[in-house]
Amino acid sequence: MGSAESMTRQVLHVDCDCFFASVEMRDRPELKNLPLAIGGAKDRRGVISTCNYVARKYGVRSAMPTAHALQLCPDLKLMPGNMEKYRTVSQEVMAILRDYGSQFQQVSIDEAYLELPPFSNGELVARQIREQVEHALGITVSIGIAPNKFLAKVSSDWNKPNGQFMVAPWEVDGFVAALPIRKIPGVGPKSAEKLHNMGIERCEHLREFTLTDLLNQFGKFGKLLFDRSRGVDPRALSVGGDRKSISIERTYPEDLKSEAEIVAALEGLWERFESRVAAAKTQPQHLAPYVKLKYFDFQVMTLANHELACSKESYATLLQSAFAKNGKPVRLVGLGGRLKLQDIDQLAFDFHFNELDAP
Ligand code: TTP
Ligand code: MG
Repeated sequence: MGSAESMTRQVLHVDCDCFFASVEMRDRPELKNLPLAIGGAKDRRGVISTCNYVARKYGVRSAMPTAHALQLCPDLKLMPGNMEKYRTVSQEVMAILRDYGSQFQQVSIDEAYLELPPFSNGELVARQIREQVEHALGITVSIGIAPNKFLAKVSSDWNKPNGQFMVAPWEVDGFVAALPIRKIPGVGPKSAEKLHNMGIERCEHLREFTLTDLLNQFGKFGKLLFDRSRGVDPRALSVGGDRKSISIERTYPEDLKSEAEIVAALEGLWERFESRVAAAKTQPQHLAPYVKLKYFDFQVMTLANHELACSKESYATLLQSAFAKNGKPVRLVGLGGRLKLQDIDQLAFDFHFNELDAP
């Protein structure tokens, strides 16, 4: 039994439909009814990044070698892709989604979780989001609505493309029981094979094993299997916080009283910030800049701008605007960068993107 709180959670998982292909079909509607794939050329041993739903009927899939895709579908229209355009559309999608949740977590270029405030009508919110995204951006998304992240993620796939699916709290048990184990995020081909060899096909079979059994067989992963097979996923949305951002700050011996003094302070901070970013093995383009000012009276103000690059010039602009908001003497200045993408899923995506970006 979950606590009252966990029973009333409403989590949305929003995932764009054949994202890169959707953007291209929007910009060239004549492609809509043709089998379309974004990916590297056959003669350069390219792979498919994604394809539209027409191409999927032929069996074309993401990560498939282009040569194989062309065997399955000789008429496949292949496009090289334009990452910059997709990143821009992604930011536009996320800007719309952010406003709908009490919490928001982007997990890859085309998907995000939203936590709704208690007593929201999740199905209605999902419908509104889908309409707004389609109307404003000309692409469609699919949405899962459920009491936790795991179930929301599974559900967003249920009525794809351009659909939504809700698992109500009282439906969780039956829904999960029938779920094939491959649907549990984290269960890849290897663990699936091992589970199948143990006679486990669906979550209901997993439930016959004790936690100790599963821990013995799968180590820590066993706990995840135990939980998910019962529809349990306690993970909160990761919405920034210290681990998801990089920052430095400095308190000055004397309060800074003018814009010029604040901008001069940036000179002293910037190098430290840059080396902190490098030490975190991340790149400025993965960070959205924010600044923090603490005033003589210990009041704190932060200012962020997701549109800006993480450059010294951006911080100067942000510091100037922050200072201009009330002009009080400042005792501390901080620079921060919030990681734009927060899940390990991103590693896999980056791999394919790099391939796509290559000349
Ligand atoms: P996905 O959401 O996995 O796929 P999709 O949006 O194309 O299709 P679906 O309707 O099933 O959600 O990935 C989002 C984008 O990430 C996708 O459009 C292209 C890119 N991508 C790759 O470049 N390589 C890959 O292997 C995958 C899976 C995705
Ligand atoms: Mg998608």
